[in-house]
Amino acid sequence: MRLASGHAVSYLTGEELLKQQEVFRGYKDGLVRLTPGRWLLTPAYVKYADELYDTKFRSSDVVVMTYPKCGTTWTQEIVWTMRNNPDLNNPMASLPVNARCPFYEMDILMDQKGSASSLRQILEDYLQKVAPGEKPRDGIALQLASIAPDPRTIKTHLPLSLLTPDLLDTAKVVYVARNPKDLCMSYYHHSRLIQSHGYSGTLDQFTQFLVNDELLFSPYFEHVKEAWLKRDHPNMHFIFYEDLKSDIMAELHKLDTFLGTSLSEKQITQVAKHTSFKGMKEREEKHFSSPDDFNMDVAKKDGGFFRKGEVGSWKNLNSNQEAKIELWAKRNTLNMGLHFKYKI
Ligand code: PPS
Repeated sequence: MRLASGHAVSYLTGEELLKQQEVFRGYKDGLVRLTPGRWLLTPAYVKYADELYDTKFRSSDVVVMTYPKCGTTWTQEIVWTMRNNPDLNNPMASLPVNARCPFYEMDILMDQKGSASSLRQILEDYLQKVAPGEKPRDGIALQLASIAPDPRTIKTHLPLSLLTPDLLDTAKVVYVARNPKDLCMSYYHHSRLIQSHGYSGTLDQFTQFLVNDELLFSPYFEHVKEAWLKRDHPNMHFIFYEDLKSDIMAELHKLDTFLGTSLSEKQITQVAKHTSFKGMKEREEKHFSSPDDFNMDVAKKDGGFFRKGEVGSWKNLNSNQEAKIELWAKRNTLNMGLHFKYKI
């Protein structure tokens, strides 16, 4: 089968699928791989792929693009607040960040066996509230994105090659990358926490899945590379999680220029405080802890969605796991001028 993006789809079968389903209990529907790119996605992606690829963006859109666990939610809140709430007086700010910033391809995660039906219900209820005439049909997240008012801040984990080729000619993209060792720790936690992943394997196995490019939305370095190659495009702003952590004020100033928000020093300081880990955890954690889709035992023991928010969690990797990731990163970033920070 060929998609509008030109990719061919193959469904994982046999040993390859078994290996996944043994430890990712949530992947009851299986997984698909796209060629070229080797993108690993859910079978539901196939249903939405052409719409996700063909949809045009608006000139006022800002797309926050990341591989999972690289600082998406933080950056969504930063961009939304800079554009919509720099004086911290917008009543919309009390809505969950994911309601204010549509998750573009969320349907590909929601439309699968084992995904929390309560989440779908919440989104359907929300759609009814914001667009009373609208009849919920398949593609609820796509519908929410399409009726969201300007200016939209949109979240996506899809790489550039799976979105409309004129994206950067039309809208702005903020791409966030994170060092692969911390990414591993964060994605491992997330995969155990969220029932629709239902990860029950070890950290050792997880590390192997990561470096084999066998996690959802992989391959990581291909994802990063596509954006990195466009880093000089005037509508691309490439940032690192570690830089946000080490000097948020400097990063907010750069974002202010990129977004054209012209904020005052006072407003930038307010945004920094409002989007701090502590601030976001206090405000947002309740929206990221549905007992329907979260493993509450993991949440109690190891933390919820807002787990640590730090650089250096990777110190919990053993030397073998660390070496494996280092080698993988080295192989994939040769001669690219792309350097990750592991300490700040
Ligand atoms: S997701 O599920 O892919 O959208 O996750 P994502 O938001 O990309 O990444 C989650 C990690 O980001 C941390 N986080 C933050 N760090 C610093 N400051 C703020 N405000 C913030 N908000 C979220 C979150 O804790 C996850 O990282 P870990 O290392 O697991 O704590």
